[in-house]
Amino acid sequence: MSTTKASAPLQHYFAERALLPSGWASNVRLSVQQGRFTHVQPDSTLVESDTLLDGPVLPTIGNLHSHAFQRIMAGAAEVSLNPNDSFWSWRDLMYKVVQKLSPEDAQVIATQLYIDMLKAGYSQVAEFHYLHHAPGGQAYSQVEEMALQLMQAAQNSGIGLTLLPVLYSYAGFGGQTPSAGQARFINSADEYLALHQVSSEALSQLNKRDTNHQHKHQMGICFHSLRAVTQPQIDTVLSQLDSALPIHIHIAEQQKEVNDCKTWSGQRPVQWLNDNIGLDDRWCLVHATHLDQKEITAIANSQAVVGLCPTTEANLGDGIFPGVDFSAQNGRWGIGSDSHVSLSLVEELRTLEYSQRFRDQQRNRLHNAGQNHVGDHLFTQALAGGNQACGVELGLAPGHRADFMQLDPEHPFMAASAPQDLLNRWLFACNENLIKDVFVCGQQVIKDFHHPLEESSRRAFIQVIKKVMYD
Ligand code: NGQ
Ligand code: ZN
Repeated sequence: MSTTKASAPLQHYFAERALLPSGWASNVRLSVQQGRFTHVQPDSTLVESDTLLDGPVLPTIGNLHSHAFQRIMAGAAEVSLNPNDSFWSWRDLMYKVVQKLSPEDAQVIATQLYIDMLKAGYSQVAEFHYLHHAPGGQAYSQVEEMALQLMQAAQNSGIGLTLLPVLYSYAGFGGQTPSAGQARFINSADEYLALHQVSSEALSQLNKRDTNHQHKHQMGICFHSLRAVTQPQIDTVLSQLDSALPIHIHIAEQQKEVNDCKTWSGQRPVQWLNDNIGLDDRWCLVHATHLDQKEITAIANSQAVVGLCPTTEANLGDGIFPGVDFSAQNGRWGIGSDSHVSLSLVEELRTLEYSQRFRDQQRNRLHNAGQNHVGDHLFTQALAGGNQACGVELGLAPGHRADFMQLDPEHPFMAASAPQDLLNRWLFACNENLIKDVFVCGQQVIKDFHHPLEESSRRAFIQVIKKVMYD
């Protein structure tokens, strides 16, 4: 409505140093109205009424892969139970935790998680949501019950949600019968489409209630993996749903999946997906750890985003992503915190770069011709990939959502470094949290390292950890 727009207050922030799409700039005046940047003006003069930001100002990032409920078991699976502990034995433990979660528990866990994400500089989260049903597999009376809990958690915290209801029907390639441990995840394609519809309506309501920004929350399409769906299901779902939505899938995370796919189809997973469904810039291929050269080229050419989750991939023993070869072909990637063993963008980006150094026995692996500062390259790639996979536009530019963060101006490396060194200093030399203030749609959600709901959220989360994990 034009009347509200005209009356919405215009706010101005003055950043002494800010990372714009064109690079670092000085004395940047950021004007915000109705949740968006209206002007981003470098080399400005401070006006008395401006809010001064004397620490480095950066865009916040879209976290492209989350299973919120898994936060409750982070760090509780680091116990050797047999000499062959693997991704698959971790998954058995995860399935046990899944059986114990109520909808209320799910909201408490996700609220605390999303607050911690905001503190870590993520202002949008793509929630890869497959925990749909009651224990035993019975649908809730409202089939979107669990999705509603995630929406409420997003609203409690202030983060933007990209909700990805997941189609999960089978236990393995070729439509294998699901196990008892998977009962809460299972839908047919028709049930999935119905769930997607009602979830989408609820999300629209949430957006309408947000007086500050009407498009904060987004929908997407999601297939759990090629293990969990069949080709006719993928075709049906993609033909029925909005063709502009992002599409996410787990793929080629473990060597076993590659081997099973070859046994089933004669092809590797990414090769199969590209040949039989087709990849383009709507797709987010989560993990894509095990790729041959042809698959690397196919993904890069398709402009699909690879959803890298470096700390989870390290934790689960997945393998090392071929980042150097993929980057050389201008492949797109972003960051997800996945199982949430870490809620630190710093640790994700550092782990990614260091994984390449360990493998290659060389330094400075991820950069490109236009950007030889590794930290700047990592951060800008993660921003662009997160945007594409989450269906948002974050970044300090007119028309974009007014999401940004200020790093601690008092930290010696932030106070003293030349702009071109700021990201390298932060990403490679700081373990303390430097994210002091965070704004989402122009509203401050983290102020001086704190979120207004963090005390009550923390108390509720403690109770849920005790109940679910230790009762
Ligand atoms: C998930 N997580 O769905 O939560 C998976 C494990 C599977 C990761 N891949 C289960 N990190 O892939 O079957
Ligand atoms: Zn995942």
